[in-house]
Amino acid sequence: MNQLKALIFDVDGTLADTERDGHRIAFNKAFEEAGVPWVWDEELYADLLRITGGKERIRHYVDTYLPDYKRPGDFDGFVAGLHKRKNALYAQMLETGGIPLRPGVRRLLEEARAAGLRLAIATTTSPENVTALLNHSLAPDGESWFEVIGAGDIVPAKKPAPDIYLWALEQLGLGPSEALAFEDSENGIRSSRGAGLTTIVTINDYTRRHDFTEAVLVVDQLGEPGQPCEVLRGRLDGATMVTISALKRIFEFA
Ligand code: XBP
Ligand code: MG
Repeated sequence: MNQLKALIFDVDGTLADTERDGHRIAFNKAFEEAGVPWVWDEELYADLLRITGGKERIRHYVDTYLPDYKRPGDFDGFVAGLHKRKNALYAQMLETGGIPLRPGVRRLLEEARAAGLRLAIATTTSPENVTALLNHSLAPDGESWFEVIGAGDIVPAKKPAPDIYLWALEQLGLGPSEALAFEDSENGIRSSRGAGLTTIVTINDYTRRHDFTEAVLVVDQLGEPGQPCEVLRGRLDGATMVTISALKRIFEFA
């Protein structure tokens, strides 16, 4: 029987609600500073989230929504500049404690460490954004809780391609039958399942209608004492929180 050795976490939307109240706001500020009249409201952003990666998302926006936009000569450089500034503004928001972790995230990470499970990250966002979130919203040494951090452009193909999860597994020296993935979106689960990983999903407002039929467990959040999670797919056998013992049970039967 396979033994659970590691947990691999997505970041945006899974560890924290960083999209609507973080990246989106920072994108808008960067646009304003650059003098472009682009405003991504919550509804538009839901659509734009189908494209993973901030630079890719800006390019998709221009291609799809602004057919008459006159691109500057160095359009790639312009997009890269906007994205860099967006990330600086996003980091500032994290530094001021602007974005808390989702319910149950800290609890589960602490439990995992106490149980000797290895921790990793597999995300589309940049390594700097991951470090800022972990060190400001988790703990001052939050980054060091994770043995492997797979982020951003480290692989050529972003989610929904499986590359970032395959990269994280390779770094851990594990096969897909030795780890669990945590995701919040359809692009995310396509990536984790593409790498062969059994996947737990915590939905959020942007992703509740996504297709999660490939998930072994779908919950609204991981649960805290006094804040039970709601099971939307799969079984927690009466448990009110996603705990390490519940995960081990799910893993055994997956
Ligand atoms: C989510 C993404 C990212 C963020 C923005 O990644 O698609 O692009 O929206 O981050 P995940 P960047 O859920 O895999 O963490 O601008 O740095 O790409
Ligand atoms: Mg995500």
